[in-house]
Amino acid sequence: MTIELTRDVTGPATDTLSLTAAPTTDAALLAWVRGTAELTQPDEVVWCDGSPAEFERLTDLMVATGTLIRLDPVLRPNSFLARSAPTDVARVESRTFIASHRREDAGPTNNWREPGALREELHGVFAGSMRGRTMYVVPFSMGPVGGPISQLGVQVTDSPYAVVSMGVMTRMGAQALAAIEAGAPWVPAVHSVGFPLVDAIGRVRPDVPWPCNDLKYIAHFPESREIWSFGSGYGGNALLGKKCFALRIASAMGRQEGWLAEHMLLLKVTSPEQRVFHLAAAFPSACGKTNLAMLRPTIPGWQVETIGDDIAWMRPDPEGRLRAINPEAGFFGVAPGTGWATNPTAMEMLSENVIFTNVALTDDGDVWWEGMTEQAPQHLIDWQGRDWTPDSGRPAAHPNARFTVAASQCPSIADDIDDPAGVPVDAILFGGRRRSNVPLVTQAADWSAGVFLGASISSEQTAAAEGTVGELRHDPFAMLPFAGYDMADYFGHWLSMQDRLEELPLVFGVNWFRRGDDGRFLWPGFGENSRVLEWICRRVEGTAGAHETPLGLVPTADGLTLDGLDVPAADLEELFRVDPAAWSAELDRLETYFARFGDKLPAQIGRDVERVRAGLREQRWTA
Ligand code: GTP
Ligand code: SPV
Ligand code: MN
Repeated sequence: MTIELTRDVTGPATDTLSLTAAPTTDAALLAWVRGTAELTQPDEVVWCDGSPAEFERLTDLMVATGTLIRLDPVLRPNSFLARSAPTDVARVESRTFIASHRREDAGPTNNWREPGALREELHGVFAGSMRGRTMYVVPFSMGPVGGPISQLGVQVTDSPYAVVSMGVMTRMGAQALAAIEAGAPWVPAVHSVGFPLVDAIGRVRPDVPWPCNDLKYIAHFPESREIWSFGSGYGGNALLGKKCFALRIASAMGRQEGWLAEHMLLLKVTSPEQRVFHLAAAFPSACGKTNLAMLRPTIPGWQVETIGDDIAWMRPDPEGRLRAINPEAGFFGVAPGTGWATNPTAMEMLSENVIFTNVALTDDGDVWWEGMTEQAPQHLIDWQGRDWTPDSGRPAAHPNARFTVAASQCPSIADDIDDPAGVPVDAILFGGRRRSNVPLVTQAADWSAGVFLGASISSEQTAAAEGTVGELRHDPFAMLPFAGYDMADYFGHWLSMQDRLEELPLVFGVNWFRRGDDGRFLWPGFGENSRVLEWICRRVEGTAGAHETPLGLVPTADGLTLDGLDVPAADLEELFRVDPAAWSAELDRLETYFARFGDKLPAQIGRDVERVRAGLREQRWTA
């Protein structure tokens, strides 16, 4: 498809840009939008209001340009399939940068850049990057507009896919703009797919369904609170309210201001006695947050409601309790593995109004992915648009295929998602994907042991980011790719929370992914994880027993409800087994990892390693 240009492409593009149609007179916002347009040179600037009419106009446009395929309106009403470029399917950690004046403020786990030098590089790639395209201005709020924990941002982007996704994932549009005009601070976020349709001398090239650039920059300036993202249209690279703002920029804000921005789900648990508990849980990417957040308990009388599935902002309230909100308004969830057997709540949620990306297309115009049903359809169009049959020998959906859907569609959503004050956090869970070593559940003896638990997360890599799937890597607090400042300072910040809070949440470690020698999961997971949540809530309440091990407190023999659970006794034992030799090696690995933080590592973390070592030597783990 060739794009017909109606204007004189040799003239400066900004001549044709009029900001008179802007729905605001906010001078700072207008100046920033004008400056960005002058740099990126789009054909036009469109201000987004987040309305259903706008969603319809943009999805119609993307259907016309081939970016979206409309799914069958009966089987999947108002839903779409996007297929990304095969090179643009996940977060790119190697091209994710934290700019800070001092290198040590970004720390050894981030790709550091000197702000001036990075700015100059970015200026180079963004110059003219939107030629021939529309630049959309997207005002948004992370969290209920105006709430005490909420924050505002404005993303400009040349991707209509990013616009409609931001519309689902954030509170986007007029209300956020009004809050900005009222003088609240906001984070500017510039996004370009880096595929201009007109070059510097006016030559035109055709558009493609998923424009992007092999050169990518996911750049953050925590000191000036700015985001610049170039070259990718996918997920966390492009929906800048999510990882870029709500985690990388916000974690740095939180450190300055005494709060926490975390890669955590949030859920509300109600016991049979109607006591309410709120839990937050950090697991690395594609390690079970969405699934735990939407879990349907298998034990009678317990209810679980969803507040968030990916990000939590947590702040001490005036009474000294930790209060959390989900800053997002939608879910950008992993499709593969989501099925009626594993996550029926998500399956119901996905019945209409969904943007699917990189899943397979069925012959009747619906979607499919690995794990949706036990048996694959006989014929599909795979995520790259190729014919697929069960014997094709490759997955039909990309392993990091995702759905984008409004949280309001989730049948288990809790009212609390719209409470600007957030919910009091009773317990914090840390987990990873570990085939060995890490027990099903442990409780940290105190806050500092809890911080050590979070700091020592390792997890097998998933398809959520580039890299080798399955490789074990340290991912402290599930924040390795998301901490906007030095990870050792981050540990220190977490430790400091005990001085800011009157009441500390209990901290637990969990692992749903331990396997037997034959490779099968020892724990059935999903809804059965409610048994572990029950023990956690009973610990909060003070009614469940536990016994001490070097790794923390574990349930007593009768601590976990096992009625109706189909797990052999030997597997249950294995789920809690602590192998001293393997743990000694694990601690060696941890020590080597922590050593890279040098003097900045809080002394407490070192003491905690020694505490666990000593416990293992004394063999205190035997029941
Ligand atoms: P991000 O959105 O990348 O941050 O991921 P997430 O933590 O929300 O991960 P999600 O819940 O989407 O889970 C990713 C994969 O893990 C899916 O394929 C799930 O089916 C699988 N999974 C989730 N929970 C469990 C569990 O309890 N047991 C097992 N075996 N697999 C699980
Ligand atoms: C993750 O990778 O942790 C995600 C998906 O939640 S993305 O938004 O692409 O980062
Ligand atoms: Mn995530």
